Amino acid sequence: MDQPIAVSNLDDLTSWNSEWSDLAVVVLGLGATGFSAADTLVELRSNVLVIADTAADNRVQMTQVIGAALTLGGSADEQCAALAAHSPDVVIVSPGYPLNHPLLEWCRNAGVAMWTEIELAWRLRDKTGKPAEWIAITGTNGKTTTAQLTAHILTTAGFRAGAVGNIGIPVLDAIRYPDGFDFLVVELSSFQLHGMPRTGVGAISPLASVCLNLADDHLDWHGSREAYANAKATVYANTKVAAVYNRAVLATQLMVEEADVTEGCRAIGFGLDTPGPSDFGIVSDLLAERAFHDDRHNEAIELFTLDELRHRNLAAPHMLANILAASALTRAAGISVEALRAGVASFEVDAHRNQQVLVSGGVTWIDDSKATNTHAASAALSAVDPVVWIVGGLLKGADIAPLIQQHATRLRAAIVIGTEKLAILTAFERHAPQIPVFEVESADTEHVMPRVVEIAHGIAREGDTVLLAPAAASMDQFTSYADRGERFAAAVRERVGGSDDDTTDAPAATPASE
Ligand code: UMA
Repeated sequence: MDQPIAVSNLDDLTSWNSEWSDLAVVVLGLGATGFSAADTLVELRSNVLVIADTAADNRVQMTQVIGAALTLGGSADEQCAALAAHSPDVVIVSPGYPLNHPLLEWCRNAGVAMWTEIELAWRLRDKTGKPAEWIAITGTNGKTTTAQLTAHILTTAGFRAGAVGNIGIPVLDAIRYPDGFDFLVVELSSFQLHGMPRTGVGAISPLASVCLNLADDHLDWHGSREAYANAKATVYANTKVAAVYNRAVLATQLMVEEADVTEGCRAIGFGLDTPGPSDFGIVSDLLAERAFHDDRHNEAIELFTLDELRHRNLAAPHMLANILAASALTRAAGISVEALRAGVASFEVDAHRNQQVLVSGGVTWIDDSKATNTHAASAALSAVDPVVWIVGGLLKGADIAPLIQQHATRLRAAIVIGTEKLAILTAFERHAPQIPVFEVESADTEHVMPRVVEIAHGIAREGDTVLLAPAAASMDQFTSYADRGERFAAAVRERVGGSDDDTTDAPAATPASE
């Protein structure tokens, strides 16, 4: 095999105009990330091989159209042989690959550099001239909403800005957008952050960054809580203007204290309590800042009233935290208070995030399918009482018992979905045996949500909320959390929608725990 390009030469690859055509690259994965990486590198005339276990037909066809080589399927040994035969100088790894994957082991043993798509995008960020400033957002929950809100505030203020990254749009697609951007608001998952260097030419240097919160998630992928937190902390490395942390989550403050930021970067706190200087927070009924205005040592500036946010259904505690974080990030980017207010005033929260489907017969039906971990589900449960809770799916190594203990008193009943029911049913038996628990069989995706809604309709009483906040990923039964939420909302509209009558038409269901 040819010798891989020396690291010093890879260090020269810091611009779209660098010499990429000598490079042999293997791209692992052919999803959103893999296709974007292959497409970019083919455009740069690198010699590209894509390896993936499976891929959507359209991506396979497109890969053939752009002219990248493709190894699809095959055993790990066969894929390793294909990887070795390509003699890669660098391997671009899609975020979904587990760390102990044989192809990653092969790269480690062979001393071949592995980059994320984010690192590649950072190196290529000058394609359209002046590179956009990056605003980096991570956290266990709220990152998509905060990224969307941040980008929305910046666009409302007249800048070219986009929310990209883990949100679903590869950063490489954004840096190739012909009109260019002033700001890229980059949502980063722990998978992406894990593979990103903190130093060197491939390390990103955002204008502002935040880890919104930290709770157990993806522990099966990272191996431990510490490894997960360590990955998240990478978001702060080399930040230039503001490293934003959550005052209620000490771990995020410690990440900022320990981060190697650019000289002059400030630590900015946000929280639902009174803000100190360099903070965003809440004073009486006002969201306020004491961070970016001249007289911050003496006074806070009013940003929004709680009342106005309440009227727009934006006053749940986790949403207030997201608004304060987005305010800190955009004020760090130089946005005026007036422009910030205008941005928040016209912002709409995305689907499946605590979204009210309908109210009928005094029962409120809420789709929070985006609650894919216990932390997010806890936030949703905290806001409703009494509640019929729809829970279950892929737990990703999380322990559901503390969540059940914490919210047992507000539960009218629980409806358990998904293929990993045992842990949930056992936790109910142990910690909340008084709660009626209904089990929905998993065999057929089509029938899961209609049956869930049928059961919920039968047990919810006037004043109750029926809440889909599964505390688990969806892929065991659905194609995505969006698919899960859409099927739920459709079943609610089908069965409950329009009728203001009582629940007598719903057949009685027998709790699994009886
Ligand atoms: N593949 C293999 N073997 C493996 C793993 C993956 O062959 O062991 C291949 C698959 O066959 C497929 C491709 O890799 O061809 C899929 O790659 P991927 O799983 O990395 O997914 P992408 O389509 O590239 O999407 C990724 C993110 N997905 C994951 O991190 C799992 C998307 O986040 C992100 O929007 C996209 O890049 C663009 O940046 C999704 C997600 O679920 C929304 N993120 C997790 C979360 O938010 O909790 C982290």
